[in-house]
Amino acid sequence: MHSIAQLLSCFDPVTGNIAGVPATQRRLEDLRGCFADAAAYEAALAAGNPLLYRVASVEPAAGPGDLHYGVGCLMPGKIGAEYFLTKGHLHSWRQAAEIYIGLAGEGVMLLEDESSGESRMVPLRPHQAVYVPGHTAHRTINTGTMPLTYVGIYPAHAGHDYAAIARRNFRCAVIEQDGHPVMIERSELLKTLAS
Ligand code: PAN
Ligand code: ZN
Repeated sequence: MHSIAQLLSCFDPVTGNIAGVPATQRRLEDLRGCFADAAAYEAALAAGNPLLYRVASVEPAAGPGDLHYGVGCLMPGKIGAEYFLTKGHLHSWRQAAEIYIGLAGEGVMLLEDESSGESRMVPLRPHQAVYVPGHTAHRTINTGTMPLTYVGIYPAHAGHDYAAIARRNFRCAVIEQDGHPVMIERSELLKTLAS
C-alpha cells in the first residue's frame, strides 16, 4: 500500500506550491523564440530576467495505468502585445490526453491539432476544466492581472516533447487587443511587427 505522502498532496491554489515538492522554474531567458516581438523580448530580457512560471510535478509511479499531475503558476505580463505563456508541448506518447483545471487567475489554453494545425483558444479559469485531446500541442497563457494557477493531470507515460514547438512554434499567438485576449495567426502578427 502507498504511504499517505504518496497518496495526498497539499497545494496552495494561489502560489501553486505543493508542500515538499520542488518546482521547475522557467525564466524569460528560457522562452527565447516563443514570443513574436523579438525586439520587445530582448528589451525585457535586458531589463531583468523575470520568473515566468513554476511547475511542481507529482510523479509517484510510472506503470501503464498510472497518472501524473502538475500544479503550474504562470505570472501575469506581456512581451509586446503577447501575454506571458508556457513553452508548450506535445506529449511524446501522442495519444495521451490531459485535463487542466483552473485554480486561480484568468487565462486561456492554446490548443493546436498536430496534423491539421487547427487552433482553439479555450478559457482556463477557476472551477473550469479543459480537456486537451491527444495529438494536440498545448500552451497556457495568462491573460489576467494576477498569477494564473492550474492543475494538469496526464498519463504517467505521456512524456513531454518540446522539440517540435521549439522548431516551429504555435501557428497562432494570443495578444491583447482593446483590453481583450485575441487569437491571431502568428504570421499576421509578424507582418504587423515588420511594417
Ligand atoms: C503541464 C505543463 C506546464 C508547463 O504540467 O508541463 O503547464 O508547461 P510546459 O511544460 O509547456 O513548459 C502539462 O501540460 N503537462 O503535461
Ligand atoms: Zn501536457
